[in-house]
Amino acid sequence: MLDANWTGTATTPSPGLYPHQWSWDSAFACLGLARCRPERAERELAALLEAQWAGGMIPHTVFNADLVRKGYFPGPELWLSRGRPEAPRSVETSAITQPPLHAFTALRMHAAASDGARSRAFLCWAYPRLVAQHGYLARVRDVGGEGLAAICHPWESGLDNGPAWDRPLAAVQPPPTSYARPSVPRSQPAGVDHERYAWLVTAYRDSGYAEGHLRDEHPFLVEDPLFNTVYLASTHALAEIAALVGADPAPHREAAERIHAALVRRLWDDEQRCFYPRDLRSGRLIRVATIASLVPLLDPELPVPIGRRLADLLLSARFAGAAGYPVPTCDLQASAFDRSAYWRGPTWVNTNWLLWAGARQQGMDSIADLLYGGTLRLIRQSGFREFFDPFDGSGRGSHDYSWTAALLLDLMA
Ligand code: 2M8
Repeated sequence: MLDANWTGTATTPSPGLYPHQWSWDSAFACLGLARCRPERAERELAALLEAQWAGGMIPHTVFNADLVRKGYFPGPELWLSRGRPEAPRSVETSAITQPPLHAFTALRMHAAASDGARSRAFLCWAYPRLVAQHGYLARVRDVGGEGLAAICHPWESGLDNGPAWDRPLAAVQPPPTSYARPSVPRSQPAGVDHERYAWLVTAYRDSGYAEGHLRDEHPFLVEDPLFNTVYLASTHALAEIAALVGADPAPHREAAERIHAALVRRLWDDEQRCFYPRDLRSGRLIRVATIASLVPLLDPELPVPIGRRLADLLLSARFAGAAGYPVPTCDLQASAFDRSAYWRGPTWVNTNWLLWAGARQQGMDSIADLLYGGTLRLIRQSGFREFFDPFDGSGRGSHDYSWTAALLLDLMA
């Protein structure tokens, strides 16, 4: 199936619904391809890094020129990257990013490589590009000033219509005639949310994708625990890659220390015993527990008492404890929970994988086993679906979904 989804440069997330290359989907695909198709994994990561913008930003979508007329929204006509001086010349891309899992993935690809010399040469090529990606996040996205990277669009979180974005998105008020609603039939959020998504892009685009616009005017700016934990894990990986390619790991170790400290200081709510996103426009935490609240398990320096509280929350009736097929992407007891609505409740394999890797990181073996067994059971029962009903495990969304298959390969390696 992964071979069938290969375009020659990337693994499409799903051939019909998502025909282009996506940033974090490619990272997950590479984790699965690392052992069985190592050269292809390098080609895939390279294709993404070749689409990097001059300032270091890795776009969340790289469009396949042969397929742009197939009607995927948001396509290149929304972003208008072509001809922009900071955008790549060879391909059209989006102008926002996604969770920066790439350095973490590159290190794991190297660890799995049987051809050490080739793999090291790839790391030498990728390293300055990954450094530039992290430099962009530190320079442009640390609007809060304490080390975390802010996202400027729900699409950057990877959890598009997650309930944590409801409140900051409601504060975004597009002018009445700002955008004609696309008529693409999808299982994803439609209507008013889509208008706000599109308006956020056009407002940023009309500023010339200006860094100052993001800092001073852009209406959606949030520090998210999932995005920042992935950023932290990749910063640790960057230090290890630096040592492997003969560069200085010290600046990356310092950066990791700063991200870790800010993650705990700014996003951990000790009273509610939960990580929450911080809305930089209101200055407040967004107190909806979602799967992103649990991803900081991946922080190797997580204080032990916080790790225990996250484990309690994960196993409680709010998440794994009351779902036959864990882990639901939203607190089962939250009013926003919806068992079939995309990122508002269903179980996804990539978030299960992040929690599995986090549980292993914390030495929580029984939780890692639970996540491993539960994920295999889902796929055995319902196949390589995009997402799953957390109560009966039935498949939802598209079929032949790449990261579901790729992460199964990694889990079973
Ligand atoms: C979904 O996001 C795209 C926009 O980027 C969409 O809704 O069309 C999300 O599930 C995202 O996490 C994922 O990377 C992308 C492709 O699988 O689809």
